[in-house]
Amino acid sequence: MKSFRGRVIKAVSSRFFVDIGGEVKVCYARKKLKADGDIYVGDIVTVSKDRDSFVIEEVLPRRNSLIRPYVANIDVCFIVIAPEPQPDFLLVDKIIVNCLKQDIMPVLVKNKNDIADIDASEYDKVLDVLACSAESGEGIDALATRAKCKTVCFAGQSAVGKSSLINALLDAPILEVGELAKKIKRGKNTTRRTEILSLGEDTYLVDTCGFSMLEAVDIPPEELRLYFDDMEEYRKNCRFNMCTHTAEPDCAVRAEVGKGVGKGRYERYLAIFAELKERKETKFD
Ligand SMILES: Nc1nc2c(ncn2[C@@H]2O[C@H](COP(=O)(O)OP(=O)(O)OP(=O)(O)O)[C@@H](O)[C@H]2O)c(=O)[nH]1
Ligand SMILES: [Mg+2]
Ligand SMILES: [Zn+2]
Repeated sequence: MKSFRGRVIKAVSSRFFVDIGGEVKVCYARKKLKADGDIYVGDIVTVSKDRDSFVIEEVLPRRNSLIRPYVANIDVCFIVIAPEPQPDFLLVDKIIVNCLKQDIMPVLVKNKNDIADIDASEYDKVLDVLACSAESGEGIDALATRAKCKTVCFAGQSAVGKSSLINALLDAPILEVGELAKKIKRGKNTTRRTEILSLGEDTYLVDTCGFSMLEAVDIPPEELRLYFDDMEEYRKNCRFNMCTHTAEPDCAVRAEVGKGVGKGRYERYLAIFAELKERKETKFD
C-alpha cells in the first residue's frame, strides 16, 4: 500500500478532493474520521492508495482553524466589505477577534471601490486596510502581493464580492458569482461550499460562504479587550489593571471614545462583551 501527503481542497458530502503534489485525487475517509468536522478544507492529510481507491488515513495537526465554515491552516484572512450590501462592522469586528486569537493575520478589504469609497478610518490603527475593485481591477495587484506564498481565507457577508475577487486574482472566471439583487430577494449565498484554489508558488485562496463567527469566539468576556489593539494602548491609564472598559470608574479607554478610540468600534466592543457575558452565564446556569 502506497502512502502520500496532500492538502484537502474541497469536500463534497463524503468525498474529499485532495491535492497530492499538484494532482487532485478524490478520496474517501477512514471510518474513524467520518464524524462531521473531522476533516477540514485546508487540512494536511496522509492518503493511502489501495488498488484504485484513495483513502484519507490521518489528519496532521492544524496550525489553526475556523468554524462555520470549517477551514484549517490559514495565514491571512481578507475580511471583505463593500458599499453594497451595507457593511456589517459587528461581523468585521468578530472576525478580527477570531483571527487574532487563532494567529491569523486579518486584512480589511474594501471591495467595489468603483461604486463608493467606504470610510473605514476607525480601523487604521487596528489592521491593514486595502481598497480595491474586482470590477475595474483597481488594487488587485496589492491583494496578490499580500497573498503571496500564503493561504488566504476570504470572509465576509454574502455578495460583497469574495468569489469575484478570487476570480480577479486567478485572472479567470472559475468561481460562480451571484447577482446582488437576486441574492437579496432569495437570501441565498452563491458560494455554498468552502474551496481552496491554488495560485501557484505556494499561494492558496480559500473561498467561503461567509462566516457566522461568534460561535467561534470562545473567550472569557474579560479577555475580549486584549483583542482590541486600538484600546489596548490606553489601558495603562485606567484606574484598574483588570479594567474591562465597560463600567469601571476612571476608565481611560472610555475617555478616549470618539478621539483615540472610534465610537463605532467601542460600541461594538460593548455589544460583543455583552454577548460573551450572556453566553457564559447561560453556560453555567
Ligand atoms: N460594482 C462592482 N460589483 C462587484 C464587484 N465585485 C463583485 N461585484 C458584484 O457583486 C455581486 C456579488 O459578487 P460575488 O462574488 O458572488 O459575492 P460573494 O461575496 O462571493 O457572495 P457569496 O458567495 O454569496 O458569499 C456580483 O453581482 C458581482 O458582479 C466590484 O468590485 N464592483
Ligand atoms: Mg461567493
Ligand atoms: Zn478601562
